[in-house]
Amino acid sequence: MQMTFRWYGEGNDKISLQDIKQIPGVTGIVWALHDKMPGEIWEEHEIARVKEQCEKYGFNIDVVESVNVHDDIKIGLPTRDQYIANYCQTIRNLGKFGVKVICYNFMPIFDWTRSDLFHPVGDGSTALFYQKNMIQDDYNAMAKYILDFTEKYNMSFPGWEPERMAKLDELFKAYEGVDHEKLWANLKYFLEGIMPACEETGIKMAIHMDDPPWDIFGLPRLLVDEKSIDRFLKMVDHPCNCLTLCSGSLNANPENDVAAIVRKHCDRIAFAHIRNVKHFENGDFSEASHRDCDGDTRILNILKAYHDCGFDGYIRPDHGRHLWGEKAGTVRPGYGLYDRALGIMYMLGVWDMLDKLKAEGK
Ligand code: CS2
Ligand code: MN
Repeated sequence: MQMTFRWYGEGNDKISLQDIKQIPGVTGIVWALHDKMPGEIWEEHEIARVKEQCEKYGFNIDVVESVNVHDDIKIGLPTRDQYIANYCQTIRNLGKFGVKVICYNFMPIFDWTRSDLFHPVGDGSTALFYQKNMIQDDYNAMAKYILDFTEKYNMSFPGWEPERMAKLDELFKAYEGVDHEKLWANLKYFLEGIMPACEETGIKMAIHMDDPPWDIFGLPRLLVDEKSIDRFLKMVDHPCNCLTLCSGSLNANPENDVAAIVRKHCDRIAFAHIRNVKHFENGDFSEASHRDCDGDTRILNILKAYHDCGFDGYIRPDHGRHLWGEKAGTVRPGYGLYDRALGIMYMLGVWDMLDKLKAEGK
């Protein structure tokens, strides 16, 4: 496996490449052009700039997270063909700079959704938290909470572009009639449209799991469990049609056994997100440290499954807690330096031991 770290870019992330360089084992930066709106073409000179910044520190830019998909594609409007053509052009441009994997998602309107960005964990740290009864029908209240935060701290979140969020009611209207089957069909249409560009460049498209893995605010969500993953891979059965298997997103539903999915589909997992989640009886969940016993996601079983399968794709710690003075205004929610660095050391500790045992024939 190849260890990576998500970085939001020069001037957009308080964490520097120099900081990341000091975390053992990281070989690649997971990046994006965060000022691009969905549907815009990523230009070569913009990609070249990031490559140069990362290579100065010896990092590759093999993984992009995310090239966001325009709503018209998800809704299935006639304008989608132009947006798909733009997406293909972005794939080709990224291919010229050696990019190997694009992580994206196909969630209508919202990316990951939480009710509290800085929830006390109990030890003085905070983490992202999902209170189930707060994410039921009032999407405006939830969006207001997130957008007030991003405005107050002058920070934008991928998938929460203020331009899109300003038209929420309009967007909800546009998605009326887009049920699960329609969304599946639109996803298929999109993938079939971009597979030729993937073949040409060798880039793998790695869909991120829906977070949380159930419908919210009446919007359909597709990538939610083993069955839907099976359907997705079969629907476009192409080696470039792959997964970003996000352990924490899937395991927000405690019934999802992530290790079993790894063993079943390892050859189609291009990118592994490792995140640990702690469940509460009422359906709420909190994010947790990467240590197995701090959450319920069974991180050790998942890492063992990847190791047994000889996984040689990309991996990264997903969200971490906020530690040691990281708080609203000083840190991107879920993307502080310290807990993700600790997560890497935990994962590498497990992995190195598995390597050693294997080399010794144990
Ligand atoms: C990420 C996702 O922060 C996160 O939870 O794992 O937001 C991910 O970047 C997108 O869904 C991929 O498009
Ligand atoms: Mn993830």
